[in-house]
Amino acid sequence: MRAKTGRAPAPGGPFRPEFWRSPLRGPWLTAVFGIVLLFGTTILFVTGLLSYAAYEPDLSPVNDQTPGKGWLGFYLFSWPTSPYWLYRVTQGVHVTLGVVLVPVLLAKLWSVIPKLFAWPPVRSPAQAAERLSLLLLVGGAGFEFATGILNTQLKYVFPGSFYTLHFYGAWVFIGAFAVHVAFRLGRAVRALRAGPRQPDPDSEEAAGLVAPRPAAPTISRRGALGMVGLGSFALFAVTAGQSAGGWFRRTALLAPHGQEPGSGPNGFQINKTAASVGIRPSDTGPAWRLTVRGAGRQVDLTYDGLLGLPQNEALLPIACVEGWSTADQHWSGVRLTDLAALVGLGAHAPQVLVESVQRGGSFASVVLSGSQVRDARSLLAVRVGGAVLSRDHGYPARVIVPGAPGVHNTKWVTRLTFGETP
Ligand SMILES: Nc1nc2c(c(=O)[nH]1)N[C@H]1C(S)=C(S)[C@@H](COP(=O)(O)O)O[C@H]1N2
Ligand SMILES: [Mo]
Repeated sequence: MRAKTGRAPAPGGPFRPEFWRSPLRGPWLTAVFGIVLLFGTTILFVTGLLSYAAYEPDLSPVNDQTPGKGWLGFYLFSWPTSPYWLYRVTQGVHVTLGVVLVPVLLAKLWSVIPKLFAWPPVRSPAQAAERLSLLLLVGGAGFEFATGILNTQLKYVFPGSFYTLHFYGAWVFIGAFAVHVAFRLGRAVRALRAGPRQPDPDSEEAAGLVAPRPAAPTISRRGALGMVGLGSFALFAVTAGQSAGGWFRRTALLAPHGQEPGSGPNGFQINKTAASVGIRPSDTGPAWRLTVRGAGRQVDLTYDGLLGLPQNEALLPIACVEGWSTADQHWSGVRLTDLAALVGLGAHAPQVLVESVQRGGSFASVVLSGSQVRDARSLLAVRVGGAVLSRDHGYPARVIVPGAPGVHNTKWVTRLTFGETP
């Protein structure tokens, strides 16, 4: 008699185990998706932390979009300039893997839906704590995937900075994820060992996943896995090309910057056009000057003055946080160390504050580290592929640094201040 236990009777519909009919749900299927997500999430987390380090948030408030991060930046290190394709690979993996895991995440959630409706909702304090951690886990995963994918699709709909949201969201998510793995890894490994045969719905392993009254199967469990795998592969095939650049870019059907970036030496992806960030022709016309400051000195150069300095070359890609990158481009321009030498800071050039003519916006300026400045491939570029920079690629002069995120390659540069920024 229910009345004796003092408990309300279970509501109907999805709260009854019999409501869930799919014969596919079971510990083995859930464990397969779970293990894939365990490896995938680990790689996403590590590459995400690397991406954050690449922004060099500790170098200057100019670079930092998360001023309240506190000890969450405990692991930060100086981002290297070699190999020069470093950020291209770490961020390409981060974005491509994030997209590819979407079908696996959805399948995993589908496989455990009956548990969401478990009744009674709270059986013990420990179970209540676990359900709360699942809320953070599922909510965190949804939030990280949604913000990440919206950002790669250039849909900046967030109430605040993408970096801040995605960064704090990642820590919340990974905390809940670690708790979940600690609770469930043993069970998942046992389920994998036991193989795809369904356990008895009443057994402990069935754990509310196996339908007590399954409908007739319309697809095998392996077939369902195959479908999810095919979905992931299809997403991979239409995403990865945007990080490969060159010819492969044509396969990047989901890339927001298009498959055909135009022709000629300046025919590669443009993040923001000059017009879209309010660069006026007069900003970059004959009145344009490059101001180099440092060690209490200042030198102003005209465009011809800049061209008169020794020109050097570097073969470097642009690799954006959004996951796309260009093939290596032939840049030429003046070494940052040669510009530091103009104010007497040659061989041991310190960090530099780079400012563009752009008014406002978080991409208008950046601080580069001393080791980035001192790399011989770090240029204030004036040409690409033998041609003068186009307006949209940063004419009259832009920074190009090996291994750095695209956002550190400031376009339309007008001022370089070497040394600690006040
Ligand atoms: N001044 C300025 N520089 C900028 C940007 C910007 O918006 N303003 N965008 C940055 C970003 S996010 C990237 S990925 C690269 C892209 O360079 P590209 O448009 O020449 O490919 O430029 C960087 N330099
Ligand atoms: Mo970017």
